[in-house]
Amino acid sequence: MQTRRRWWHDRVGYEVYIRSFADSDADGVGDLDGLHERLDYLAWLGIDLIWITPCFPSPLADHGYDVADYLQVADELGGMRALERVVERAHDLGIAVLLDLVPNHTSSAHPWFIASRTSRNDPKRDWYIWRDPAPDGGPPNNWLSHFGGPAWTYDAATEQYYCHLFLPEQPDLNWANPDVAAAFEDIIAYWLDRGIDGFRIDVAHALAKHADLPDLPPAPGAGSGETLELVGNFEALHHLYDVNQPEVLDVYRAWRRVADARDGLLLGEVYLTDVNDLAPFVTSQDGLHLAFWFAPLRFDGRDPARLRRWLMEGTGLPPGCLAWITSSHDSPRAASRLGGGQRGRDLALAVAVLQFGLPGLPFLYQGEELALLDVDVPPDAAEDPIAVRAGAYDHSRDRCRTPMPWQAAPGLGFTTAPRAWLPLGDRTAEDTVEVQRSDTHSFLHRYRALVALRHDHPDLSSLEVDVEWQQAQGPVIAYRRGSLIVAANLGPDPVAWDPGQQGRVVFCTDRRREGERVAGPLELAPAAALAIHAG
Ligand code: TEU
Repeated sequence: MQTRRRWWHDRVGYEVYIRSFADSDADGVGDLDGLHERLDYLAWLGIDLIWITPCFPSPLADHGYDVADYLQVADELGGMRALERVVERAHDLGIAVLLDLVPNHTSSAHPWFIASRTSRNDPKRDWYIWRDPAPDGGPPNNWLSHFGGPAWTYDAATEQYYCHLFLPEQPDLNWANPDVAAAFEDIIAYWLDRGIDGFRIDVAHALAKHADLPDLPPAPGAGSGETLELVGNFEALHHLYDVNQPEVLDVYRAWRRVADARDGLLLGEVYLTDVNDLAPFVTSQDGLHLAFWFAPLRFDGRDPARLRRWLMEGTGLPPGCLAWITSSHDSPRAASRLGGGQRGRDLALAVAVLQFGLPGLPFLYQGEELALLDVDVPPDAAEDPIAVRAGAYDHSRDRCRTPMPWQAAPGLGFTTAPRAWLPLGDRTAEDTVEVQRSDTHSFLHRYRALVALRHDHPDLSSLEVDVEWQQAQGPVIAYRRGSLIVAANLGPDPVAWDPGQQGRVVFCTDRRREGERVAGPLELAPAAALAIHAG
């Protein structure tokens, strides 16, 4: 099945974690005017699509993923005018702007929920998921919150529990209620009509719940290491009824009509790592346009065959329906996950090279282009509810969310405030944009060259050019994409690798190799990746 070519298919995306990108007003928190000032940098990097993490008014129980008003912009981030300035400047630079839409839950401070909890008869009551206590007075079922503890909170005023797959301050909307669906269709139209180019959709697989809210059985793979590690026992349950219900696709069918009429992009955070679960969200021509593919985030640098399998699974879907990431504001930074140190950084770039050559929309997470490592955030500076509430410091997302290092200066060029909202960490001068930009051998220049490779070779973003996977040669993952051959050695030792084709190196993680003629086997250093133009 062929996907129709759309404006986003040849773009390169970048996740802006707004609170940590650039602070323009010295309050220690990144904001939209700060982003505005740095858009030229993103254009220089070759980025032509950004996803801005939630910028709506919010009590910040989950740093913006608890939205109190979907039609306004938080004052703390600069308000509506600041967003308009960002969009205008971004468009001048050829950069599309996606907002982060959070439809699974609202903030408990949203007027809908405030009304809903006032009485069982309130017109907004059924906008959320309310149930009577179990016979013993406990929660109505055994569902758990992603952030630890039960997915239910008792509301004494009306003597019922409400459901929340995240914090109690993030009550889940009842997507079986057509009024909820209608409200979101209006929200989507509102922003698209104001020049926003589309949405990243938060927990896009979770909106619909099984009507009977049955108990969840234990997960078949629990304890096998095959599931994504999360807080507490969440992954010990088999999530048959709380996420990935078929009705969720009806939601996107309706949104798709609203979005397509305005040429808007719907990109789902579909956190399902079995490709067969993911497929229905993006293959039906009337579902989401794109979904992030999270399986490769399980690669820890040790078993290249696993990464190869996940990349192949993703490319088994119709071309152009996936977005590729190696990290985000929810996961360890790629360089840390892949072992840290020089090798972790090199591997992160090598994996990015493999992903940038595949059909779909490649994304960088802010700071990835600098090969940043995670920052150790001490418990007394913790912000993430996973750390603060659940005490799960090992899983804290704070360490991948610390401020962007722009300059070797106090505040890292991120802020002039004496203190940033999260620690700056032990960033070195070599970690900063300023230093890396002036050094053509830096990671920043390699990532920029990688983005340029993608833009300069239309075969890589084409929907017609297939991926031809090469037989695995030891730890080398390689494929051909039209006129290009892309390869990476993910092992710890140098490997002799045969591209099976003559050509010229047009990109290499070791920039000194660019331009090299290839005629027969060549040696790939550990964590080296390259692209060869055949001919
Ligand atoms: O994340 C959703 C989500 O599923 C993650 O919590 C994921 O399970 C976890 O990170 C895996 O390690 C989204 C947002 O990206 C996240 O920042 C929010 O906290 C969450 O939704 C709630 O809105």
